[in-house]
Amino acid sequence: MTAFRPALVIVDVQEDFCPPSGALAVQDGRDIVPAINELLSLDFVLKVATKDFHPPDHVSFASNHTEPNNKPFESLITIQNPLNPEETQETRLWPDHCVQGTMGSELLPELNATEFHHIVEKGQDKRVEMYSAFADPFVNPNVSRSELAKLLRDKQISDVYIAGLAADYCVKYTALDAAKEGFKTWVLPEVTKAVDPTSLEDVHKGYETAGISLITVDATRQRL
Ligand code: VGL
Ligand code: ZN
Repeated sequence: MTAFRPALVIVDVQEDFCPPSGALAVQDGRDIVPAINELLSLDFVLKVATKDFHPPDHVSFASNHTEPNNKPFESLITIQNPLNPEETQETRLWPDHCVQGTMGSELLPELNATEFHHIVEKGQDKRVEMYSAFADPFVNPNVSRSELAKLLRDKQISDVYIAGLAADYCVKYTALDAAKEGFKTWVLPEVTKAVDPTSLEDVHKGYETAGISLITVDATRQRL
């Protein structure tokens, strides 16, 4: 039996994803902070925060595209793998958000950020979208990978607990990649908020297919 070595990954709890002034504010995004701080007080082997961290010319910004296919939240564009034009992905356009060096890219100040062992930045490559904190969605080959998988492996992590923003984008793709990387993966739905809450039923079905489990803060505390 392998040892239980849990890690906590808090995804993208940044000003631009939160009211009152975030460019891509998720409804009630700030409300998850008390639960995150409670999770941060538990005895995880490794505690990581991720940050969406884009250059101003990022491909996901509607402002970097021309009409008529440049509506934030609505337009879907097709992007090619810069390393393999045969591989394409359809991806959604957003308002400018989490631009490197701006206030919007900062973690919420009410997080107990001193508990984080590492901050992993993602989405720096202007050519590709990167919802997952592990890698961009291209596979043939990958274009951009973060250090997250190595951080988890170096600490011999067995289980990854994931919370943060947004439930239907970066939390979802980070969880799916954590499972693909071979970690037992847990998502805390009460410690997430979605861009589109009506999508969550499908998101949770996808978790079931991927062997990802949902868990409450209470149950997490009891297991730790
Ligand atoms: C995210 C949209 C665009 C997220 C990041 O953190 O969920 N969503 N970039
Ligand atoms: Zn982004």
